[in-house]
Order: sequence, then C-alpha cells, then structure tokens
Amino acid sequence: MLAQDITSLLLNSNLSKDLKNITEKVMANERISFDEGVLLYEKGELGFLGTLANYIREQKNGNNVYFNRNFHIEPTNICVFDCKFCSYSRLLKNKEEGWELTEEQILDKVRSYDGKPVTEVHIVGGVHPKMGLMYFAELIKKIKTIRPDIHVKAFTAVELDYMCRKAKVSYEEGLKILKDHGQNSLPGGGAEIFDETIRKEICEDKCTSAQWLEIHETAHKLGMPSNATMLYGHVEKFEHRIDHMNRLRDLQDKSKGFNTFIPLKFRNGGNQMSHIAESTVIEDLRNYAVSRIYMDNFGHVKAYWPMIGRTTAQLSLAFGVDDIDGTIDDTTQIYTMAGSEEQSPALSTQQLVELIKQVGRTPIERDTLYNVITDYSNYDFTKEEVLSN
Ligand code: V47
Ligand code: SF4
Repeated sequence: MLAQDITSLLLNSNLSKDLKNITEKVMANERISFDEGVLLYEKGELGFLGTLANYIREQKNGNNVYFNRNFHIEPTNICVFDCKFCSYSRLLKNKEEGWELTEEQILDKVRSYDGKPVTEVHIVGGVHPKMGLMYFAELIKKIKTIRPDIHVKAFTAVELDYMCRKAKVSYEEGLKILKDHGQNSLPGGGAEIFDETIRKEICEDKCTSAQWLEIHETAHKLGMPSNATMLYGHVEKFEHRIDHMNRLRDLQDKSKGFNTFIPLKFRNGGNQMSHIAESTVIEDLRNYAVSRIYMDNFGHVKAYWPMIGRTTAQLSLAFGVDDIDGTIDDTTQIYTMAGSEEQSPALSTQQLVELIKQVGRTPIERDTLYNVITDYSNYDFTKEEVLSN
C-alpha cells in the first residue's frame, strides 16, 4: 500500500485527532514522543496499529522475513538469582534439581553440528557461581577451534555483570577478554523492564537497568553488537513499556549497536508469578505493533516463535515483525518450562520457510548481523540432503 493511500485511509476515518497526528508523523518519518507511545497502547485499535506498523516494516525490510540457522547451549540452570518470573532456574540450594553441563558435554554438542549449515550458537543460562569469566572465555576459544566459522552470541548482561564482578574486572576489560577469545555478540536477555520499581518487584537481586545498558553500550563501543528484549504482560503498565523502549531508543541513537528488538511475552507456568494472567494474543499483536512504531532506529523486530507459538509468530508478521528467529532445536528449556505451547521447539528450515510463505512473505536466511545468506523464494528442498537445521 502506498504511503498516500494509507494516510488518506487513516486520516479520513473517524480516528481521534491525537491518533491522526501520530499517523501524520509516522508517514513523514518523524519520531513519536513518549506520550504518543503511551497513547498508542491506550487508544490504538488493532487494525490501526497493524496498518502503521506494517507500513514501517515494509519501508525498512520490504517483503523480507528473516530467520537464521542456530542452536542453543544452556550450560546450566543453576542460578544465584531468584527472578520471580523465571520457571527455569534452580537456586543453588536446590542444586539436585538443576543441570550443569561439563565442558566436554558442551563441546560434544558443538561437534554434533559438524557438517550442518548452522551459522550461530546462542549460549545463555543460569548464573552459576563456579562458571566464571575465564572458564567461559576458554570455552568459547575451544568452540571456535572446533567450528571457526560459527558466530558466538553469548551471555546476557546479567551473566556478564556477575562474571566481571567476580573476576574483579571492569565491563570493558571483561568484554575485551571474551571478544579476544572469540565471542562475537550479545543476546538481548536480562533487560526485563527497566523501570526501577517494577524491576524491584520482579527481579530485585540481579543487575540494575543502568548496568544492563552500560554493558550493552560498552559492548557496542568494542564492536560487539547486541540484541535487546522487553519482558511484558505481567505487572508493568503501558508507560513502563514505553519507558523501557525509550531508554533503548536513546542508547541506540548513541551507539547504533543493537541489531534487533525482541518483545518477550511473560509466560506464567511454574514460576512465582503464576497467579498473573498471561496477555492475550490481541495484546501481543498490539505490543509488536507499538514496538515497531516506537523503535524507529531499530532495523528489526523479532518474534521469538518458541515462546509465542508458530501461529502467533505468523500473525505478528502483519504487525511490524520481520524476523522469526532461528530453526533452533529442542534443547532450549527457558520457555518449555514456563508453559509455552511449543513443548519441543524444533523447526526444520523447510518448515520455517513454509510458515513464512504461507503469509505471503519472502523467506530469507540471514546471519546474525542480517547479511543475506539465502533467499528461499524459489528454493528446491529436494536437492538438500540435510533438512533439519
Ligand atoms: O531475560 C524468563 C525471559 C530471557 C520467562 O537475543 C521469560 O536473540 C517469558 O533473552 N516468560 C532470556 N519470558 C531469553 C532471551 C532471548 C531469547 C531469544 C532470543 C534472544 C536473542 C534472547 O527470557 C530472560 C527473560 O526476560 N524469560 N522467564 C517467562 N516465564
Ligand atoms: Fe537466573 Fe536468568 Fe532465571 Fe533470573 S531469569 S533467575 S538471572 S536464569
């Protein structure tokens, strides 16, 4: 749809004056304000938000929907912290219920992908007091010896803050060591909600919002890009979501190091916040759309399909999302344990491509940095020997 068609469609409808103003700004490529962001959440009806977000998505990414071929390693679920929303971690005192992979088990997992065309390994886990900075640095080096071409996206800011403090090094020194051993980028976890009162309520003992942002800023300065997440749909209010996005938008203006924004829907299975109802699919779609509209300096918005399920991931592609993460495999536990409908989150490349084609988009395999690896529009899968991953 052309910009002038959308503008006239929206402006001639019975939209309120303030939503018309926002429409005009978006169509003129102008940034919307904090209050306008909150207003979108409060007053924006689903179709309206979808139209605006879809327009922006198309401007930024055309018809492309990205995915990558990756696998996850979760070295342990033993964690010194006690986030109320977490269904996955086992406290140190309940160690017998947790898992701790040995270095050999981790390296075997990497070896199990020999000959498979994966481009990224995503390493995150609980914050284990015995797995320190140098342990992980050496581990990354060994991973790179086995698989020199693989992109290592590893450790949330929460894990990094803890390992740097324990090793008594600054964030910059710690990140430099990891980079020198082969780490390429940071995932977006641990951000949750930056508002300090909400953070105190849901995850008071881990790194602060300021520390999270400082770690990502430092990584960007060192040439390590990263992702950013937002855990939504629990006790936060709309203004807390906008405040969260605003802090990320400000940092992105400065550092330009974020690859993608990933809204994470709170799942209430098996955690200390199980009494809180989950957001509806409608709210999830509205949230993707507002995120796309507000985060004007982020190139990509990602829907993490193992968390929301493949059907909602497909729907999200009409609400600003242009990336549905990777093929992954069934070894990620973080959402399975929180009650996601995807109990064994594995999709082959062919299945992912099919999901994207079903909604009329162009499936593009990317690397971590969004370089195009393969355009799957007319790909012949019968020629591929290894279909999974
Ligand atoms: O920080 C934990 C979230 C995050 C729950 O960068 C929960 O590409 C919902 O950050 N309900 C870790 N969410 C996962 C993460 C991630 C995932 C996929 C891709 C990338 C990336 C990053 O998972 C945590 C927390 O916000 N989380 N428990 C739960 N019950
Ligand atoms: Fe630990 Fe991360 Fe779970 Fe918090 S979310 S308890 S830091 S594993």
